[in-house]
Parts: sequence; structure tokens; C-alpha cells
Amino acid sequence: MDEIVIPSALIQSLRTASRVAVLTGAGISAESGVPTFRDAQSGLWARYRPEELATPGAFKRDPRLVWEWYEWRRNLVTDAKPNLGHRSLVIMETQVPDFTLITQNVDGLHQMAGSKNVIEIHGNMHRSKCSTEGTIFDQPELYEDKPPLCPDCGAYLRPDVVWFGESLPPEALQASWESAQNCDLFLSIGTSALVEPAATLPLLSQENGAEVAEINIQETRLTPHASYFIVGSAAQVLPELVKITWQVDMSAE
Ligand code: BV8
Repeated sequence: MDEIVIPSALIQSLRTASRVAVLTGAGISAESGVPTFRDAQSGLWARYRPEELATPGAFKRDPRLVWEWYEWRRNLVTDAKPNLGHRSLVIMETQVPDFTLITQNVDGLHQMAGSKNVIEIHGNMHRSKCSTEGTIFDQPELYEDKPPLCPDCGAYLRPDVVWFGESLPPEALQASWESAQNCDLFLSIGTSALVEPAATLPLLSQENGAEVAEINIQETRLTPHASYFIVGSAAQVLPELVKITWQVDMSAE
């Protein structure tokens, strides 16, 4: 494992911060075996790019194909466990007076790890909703049709996620903006910082005087703007950050 280098100034900022906002992307779930959006898709899905499938047009054209893609992705997560990266953020939440975790991920692994204050700005693929009325249904597996039909109106059910070209849930977006605008420190973890409006959140926090620390295995579009850039995987860097800042040893957790 390469030596993880964490600047002492970042440790000091994290130790003294009253308000910390964190934005996570697919990279934090990579070490739980959940492929990222940038990873090439495998098997039947190898011929599709996620951006082609995660759209209202794709669902309108071929609802069964899109529904089965999400079934495949849900099955990938069924066997996945939160990793040390997810679990380090649970500890961080207990140490920081005002902690907000904003996630772009729809896999539910942060909640499974025990994080409490989670804003799912792109929804959650384990929830389904009526494509016409928006009614939420929590047990999609109860329905054998692909896609299942809404028990109330008969329209197709769809995953309760935000597709490209769709607006984010207003309350989630508002809460994300508020935590970005009021934090002392913003951590961007495991995201390519390409998808808007999530990618703007760290820049918004900087406009209000926050420091931005990025944790990623490679540079991103955010890196040149970040106050700190730590190269490494979330499951390696975050436990190290927690150990140095609060002397919590994740291997004992
Ligand atoms: C909207 C849910 C208003 C579905 C997702 C302004 C400018 C430019 C474009 C736009 C803009 N405004 C709107 C757009 C269009 C679009 C957009 O941003 N397009 C991009 C591609 C340019 N945005 C939208 O459509 C949004 N809607 O703005 O509403 C509106 C309304 C009507 C008309 C127009 C606008 C909606 C966006 C939400 C889309 N839904 N997910 C699903 O999951 O199926 S986005 C989806 O892709 C994910 O949720 C995630 O957000 C994104 C992928 O990003 P990442 O999470 O970063 O994952 P990625 O694979 O890219 O990167 C992984 C990173 O991890 C890499 O950097 C890698 O190096 C790193 N990594 C890997 N392993 C590790 C690691 N890091 C640490 N440790 C490791 N082990």
C-alpha cells in the first residue's frame, strides 16, 4: 500500500471544524465491489454506457431493459458490504458537531454502514416509484413483472433515482446547498466531479470561505480548485484520516 500522506493543516482543520460537509461518489463504493459509473460495464451491459440507460428517454423506449439494468445493479449491491471508507464517515459523523453527508450514490451503503444524516441527491435504487403518480414503493422485488405495474394506477414502476435531464429532489438540493454554504470544511470523496449540479457544491463551499479536501485515486476537474488533494482509495485514506485526527483505530471498529 502506498504511503498515505495527509497534510497536518488538514488534520487541524478537521479537528477544529464545527461544520463539515462531505460529498461522495461511486468511488467510495468501489472497494465494496460496486462498479463506478466510469468503470466499463460487464456482461450483457458491456454494450451500454450508463449515461444512455439512466435517462427518461431510455425508460420510455425500453422500460424492461432499464428496469433489468437496475435489477442487475441492485443484485450487485445485495452482496456488497460497506467498506472502511463508509465506516470511517460514520465515525467522523460522531466526532464533528455538525456533519452532513451528501451522496450521489444510489446504493444505500452509507445508511447500511450507519451514517445518520445522509442526503441522497440522486435518490436510491432500492426504492421504486410510480412513473406517473410518483408514489413510492419500497419492495420492488414483490412485483414479478419487469417493470412492475403500479398497484394504484397500472403505470410502470421505475427506480426512485434522478436520471440525466431530470431535476434533483428540491428538498435534497436545498439541504445540500445549505450545508455547502455553511460548512468550514468540504470533503469530496470518490467522485469524478463531472455531474451537475453536485459538482458545483465544493465550489459553492469555497465561495463561503470553506476549505475543500479531495480524496481520489486520480486527479479530477476539482483537483486544481481544492485546498488539499489526497491520492489514494477511500478505504485506505479515510481510516488514516480518522486515526490521525481522533485516534480512532478503524481496524478495531
Ligand atoms: C439536472 C442516478 C436540471 C441514476 C445519476 C450543467 C453543466 C453541464 C451539464 C449539466 C448541467 N446541468 C445539468 C446537466 C446535465 C447533467 C450532467 O451533469 N451531465 C454531465 C454528464 C455533464 N445533469 C443532469 O441531468 C442532472 N439534472 O441538472 O436538472 C435540469 C433539468 C432538466 C433539463 C436539464 C437540466 C441530473 C444528474 C443526476 C444523474 N443521475 N445517478 C443512477 O445512478 O442510475 S448521476 C450518476 O453519475 C451518479 O449518481 C454519479 O453522480 C455520476 C457518476 O459520478 P461519480 O459518482 O463521480 O462516479 P464516476 O464513475 O464518474 O467517478 C468515480 C470516481 O471515483 C472517479 O473519479 C474515480 O477516480 C474515483 N475512484 C474510483 N475508485 C476509487 C475512487 N476514489 C476513491 N477511492 C476509490 N477506491
